Formats: sequence, C-alpha cells, structure tokens
Amino acid sequence: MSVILIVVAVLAVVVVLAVVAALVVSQRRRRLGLVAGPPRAAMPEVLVTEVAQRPTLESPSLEQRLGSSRGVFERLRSLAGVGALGTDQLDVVEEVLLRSDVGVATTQVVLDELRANGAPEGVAATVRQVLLESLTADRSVASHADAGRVPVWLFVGVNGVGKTTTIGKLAHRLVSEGRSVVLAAGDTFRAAAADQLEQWAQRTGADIVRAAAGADPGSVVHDALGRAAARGADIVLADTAGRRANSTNLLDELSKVRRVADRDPGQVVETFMVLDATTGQNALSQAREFLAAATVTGIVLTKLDGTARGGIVVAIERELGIPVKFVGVGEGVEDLVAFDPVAFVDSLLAA
Ligand SMILES: Nc1nc2c(ncn2[C@@H]2O[C@H](COP(=O)(O)OP(=O)(O)O)[C@@H](O)[C@H]2O)c(=O)[nH]1
Ligand SMILES: [Mg+2]
Repeated sequence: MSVILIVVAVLAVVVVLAVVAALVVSQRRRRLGLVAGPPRAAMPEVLVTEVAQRPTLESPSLEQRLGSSRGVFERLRSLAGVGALGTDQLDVVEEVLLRSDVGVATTQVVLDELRANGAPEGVAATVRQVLLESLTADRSVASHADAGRVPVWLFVGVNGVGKTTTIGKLAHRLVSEGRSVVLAAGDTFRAAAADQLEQWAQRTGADIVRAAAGADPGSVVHDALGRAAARGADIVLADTAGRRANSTNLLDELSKVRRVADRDPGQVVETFMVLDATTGQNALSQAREFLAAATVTGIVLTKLDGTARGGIVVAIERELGIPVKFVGVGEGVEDLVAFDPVAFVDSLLAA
C-alpha cells in the first residue's frame, strides 16, 4: 500500500515539475518572439458592423455606376413636396436640370408643370414623371433576319466613343445566351483596331474575320458574312472605322459598308450609333453628321459611369428621335445594360 502511495506521490511531483518546466520554456520563447502572442482582442462592435456593410465584390448597382450624375440631382431630391414652389426653388430645379444636361426643352416642360401644379408628392416625383414621359420610345432590338439571311448589327461612330468595346460586351452577352457570333473587323484604319477586336473575340468565344490594315472594310464585312453563312452563325457584329482623312470620305465609306452588309446573305437589322456621354452636347452634333450617312436604328450611349451629365440620355433621345437601346457603364465585359428608363431615372432620383 505504502509502495503505491510513494509511486503516486513521485508521479505527482514529476507531473508538477513537467508543467512548471513547460511554462517556464514557453514564457521564455514568447519573450524571444518565437510564438504568436495571445489572440488580439475582438473588434469593437461598431467596426465589425462597418465591415459587414462594406460593398461586396459583386458588380456595383446602376445607382453606384451613375453616382456622379446622381450627385447632381441631390439638391433636387431634397426639395420637399409643396403646393406651390417659390422662385428660389424653381431656380434650383432649373439649375440642376441644365447641369445634368437633360436639355433646355425638357427643363422647360418640368418648370411649366411645377408652376402649373406644384409638386404635391415632392419635386423629385414630378421630375421623374416628366422624364419618364419623354422616354417612351420602342427599345426593342432586332436580332433575326429574313429566312436564309444572316442578321448584321453595324456599329458606327467617331473614334474613341467605344464601338469596339461595345461590340465585345455584346458578343459576350450573345455568346452566353448560346448564340454563335462572328465579328467583322471593319475598322481597317489601323492594325491595332483589329487586334483589339481579336482580343474580344478570344475573350468571349466569338469568331472573327479580319484583314490587314488598309484593306477595304467592305470586303472584310463581305468575308465575315460568307463565313457566318457557311457556318450557320446566328449573327454578325460589324465594327467600322471612326476616322478617315476627312469626314466626307468616312461617311462615304460607311454607306458602302452598309450596302455590302445588307446584300445577300447579309441583312442589316440594327445600325447602332455609338456616342460618348462624357462629351455632352458635342455628342449630339457628332450624331447629326452620322445620321446623314447611315440609317441609324438605335443609340448606344457609352461612359455614363464617367460623367455627371447623365441627363444627356434624355436630350439625345429627344433631339435625335432615335431610341437609346444600350448604355455603357464601365470598361468591363459586363458593363453594358439594355437601357431601361425606369431603372435609369430612379437611379438618379430615388431617395
Ligand atoms: N468608363 C467607360 N469606358 C468605356 C466605356 N465604353 C468604352 N470605354 C473605353 O473607351 C475607350 C475607347 O473605346 P473603343 O471601344 O476603343 O472606342 P472606338 O474607337 O469607338 O472603337 C476604351 O478605353 C474603352 O475601355 C464605358 O461604358 N465606360
Ligand atoms: Mg474601335
């Protein structure tokens, strides 16, 4: 019995000594920085909440993309609802609308409405209603041709507005819907233009027909149609040059490309004029030049993310009488949206 007690006592002493030795060693290592210190204190609750509210990695909302334009409307959003507006308030409305580039005509309609009926539900609600009433065009996009023909979307517009990028984004959209797409590198002004389109083809899985710099753009489009017909492709997206020695040459060239694209087996079902929203009212004068040469069926307004003057959408549609069908809101492949007036107007005006 006593032997057992002695053994237990010895074991106990050994265990205690081992624990003490371990503690001493670990203290020393910690002092030497060999082991991580105790876990940091938990974040204060306020910080943790902030972290949880940080934007996710998903693509930003339209409201975020149009943040600069939305900022211009801030003063207008804060005007409360009243039966009749004072001169100061009407001045604010006028200034905001003109700064946003919706144009003089639409601004006048809003002011007339506010003078006549006040703003019982708030100034933003009245502006929303007037803007929506002026954005009623048919925005449907044709993607089918007559039997046996290949539908063509033709893209025109001056250099740098975003034609090639828009074609890339649309190719991505069409390919992900399961369509087979052929890109025609009709901007033969510089080799880099076809290289840029080729990168989009590789990125999106679209097919591409290109030729050397200086080649006839009509023949590139012709070859693309031949390829599309032979392979039973669903659609051809044709890029064009945005510059020539002079604008008469450019417009002549576009008419020629269009004639080729519309000849059997091709059929032009949409001609998109691409305009850069950051050029504001200049986009309108550019557009008028192109309208003379091409039968434009829709506008793609790019770079709305890069301007505070997003109201230009309203002015362009009103002045040109051509529907805005897509808007560009960034440089990424997903950054093109079908233009939806309600989503657009709400992203500027909703509280
Ligand atoms: N921020 C922004 N940049 C754009 C948008 N669309 C095109 N871009 C940029 O505008 C520049 C010119 O585009 P590009 O497609 O080469 O124009 P093109 O000369 O008309 O073919 C490029 O740097 C594009 O990334 C857009 O919606 N938002
Ligand atoms: Mg280009």
